[in-house]
Amino acid sequence: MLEPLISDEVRAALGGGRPVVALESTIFSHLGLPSPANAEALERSLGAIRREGAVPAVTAVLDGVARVGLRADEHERILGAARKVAERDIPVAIAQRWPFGATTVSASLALAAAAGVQVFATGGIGGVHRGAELTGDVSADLDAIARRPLVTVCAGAKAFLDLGRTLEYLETTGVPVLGWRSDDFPAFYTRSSGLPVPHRVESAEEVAEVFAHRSRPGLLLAVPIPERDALDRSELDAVVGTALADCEASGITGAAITPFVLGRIADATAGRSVPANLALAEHNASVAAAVAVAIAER
Ligand code: PSU
Ligand code: MN
Repeated sequence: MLEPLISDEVRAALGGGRPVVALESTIFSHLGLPSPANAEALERSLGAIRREGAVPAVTAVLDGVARVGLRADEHERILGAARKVAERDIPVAIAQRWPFGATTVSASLALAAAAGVQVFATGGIGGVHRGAELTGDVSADLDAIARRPLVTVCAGAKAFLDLGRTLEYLETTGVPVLGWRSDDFPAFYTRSSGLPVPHRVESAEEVAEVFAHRSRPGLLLAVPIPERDALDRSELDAVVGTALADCEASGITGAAITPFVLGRIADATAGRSVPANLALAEHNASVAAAVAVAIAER
């Protein structure tokens, strides 16, 4: 069974009932962000969690070992060449001793849950893809968010998904979806998808209280990107439309779609999507840490 290696610092924090925030490693690898922005994203996310008084726990598979929490000198390894590891890939990455398996949301939640971490921060979750009624492409992230006993903090789902269907899936699987000081489900680079969230919350204490009273494992906290970092929605809609059409025309499918579309968005926004991504990752990490502190204090 899955028994991740937990770092000494994370183990001590969990043992002492102190707040811990898990992080995925895909966004910090070259699959998620170009260098050197990925290093900056990692540093700012780690810093934000520590500033709020929590301990960061980066998840990854390194040299065939599933990990929760890395030593400071190991962090640079997750900036390098990676193979994407969703939850179902973890046992393969272990058995085949992959040098670096970068965890997605589903893999991070599986590892964090095995370690006993209760809060997880990411940028954008995977979800129901556009055209899923034909392709069946629904990210394993959604199942993991529903099934793992953690608060997942995100800035919405990836910009090019079918957000309406993603919210429907979360409703069906009984996941409370909370908007952080917002009535709208955010759309990653933009503060609103135009779709409402079922519930709005104003504080970390409120999130902790909802978490304490839930009847099913998962909870999703949707945090809009800070106002000053947000991109223009109509510009993004246009880029995403052409990028997805190009994917279809050139046979890019499945896990390869995300890196391709993110590259296109970066080109089309003259690189402005990258600082936006950094800002939302740091902000989510900070909100997640505040929630972890509130849960630990209850
Ligand atoms: N959102 C982004 N960039 C990413 C991801 C999400 O803006 O790279 C990653 C996350 O790690 C997420 C994964 O868990 O993509 C989902 O991939 P898929 O759709 O193949 O399940
Ligand atoms: Mn998929």
